[in-house]
Amino acid sequence: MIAVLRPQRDLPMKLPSLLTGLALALVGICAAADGVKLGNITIAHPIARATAPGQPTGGAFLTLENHGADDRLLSVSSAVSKSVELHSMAMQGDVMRMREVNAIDLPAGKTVELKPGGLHIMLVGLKAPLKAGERFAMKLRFEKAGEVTIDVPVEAVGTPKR
Ligand SMILES: [Cu+2]
Repeated sequence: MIAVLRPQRDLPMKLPSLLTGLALALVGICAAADGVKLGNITIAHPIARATAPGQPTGGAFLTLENHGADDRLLSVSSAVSKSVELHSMAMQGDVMRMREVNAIDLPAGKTVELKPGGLHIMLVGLKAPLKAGERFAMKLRFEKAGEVTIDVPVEAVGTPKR
């Protein structure tokens, strides 16, 4: 969730705008806890892994709940990398292999988890290392639900799940 701060025009409006700011902050907290809603799709727990200097790619993960009819995640974009790909991961013999997929199916009423070792978002051609504690914007485009920009926190590799 990205909060847009508008410049103050009226000085006497200070207290109400302070309250508005507080309310927006609370909305932000709720959005972080319950996920971002876009039509029938809820986007929860976005996270990206911190990367080492020079590492060309980074992984991003999130949970997609579909409360409506079948939909698909068509593409993702972000300013942090030259391109963003949707990947699947599967064992081929003894080797774990990633493969680019055209879209991620979101069946009606189902939750699809993008996670390490499974479906994931690959940030290809990182412009700078992703540092733990930082956040960046990522835009998701769905076939039916449309587009939404979400805020993705970066966590150190090996950070235990909460
Ligand atoms: Cu990948």
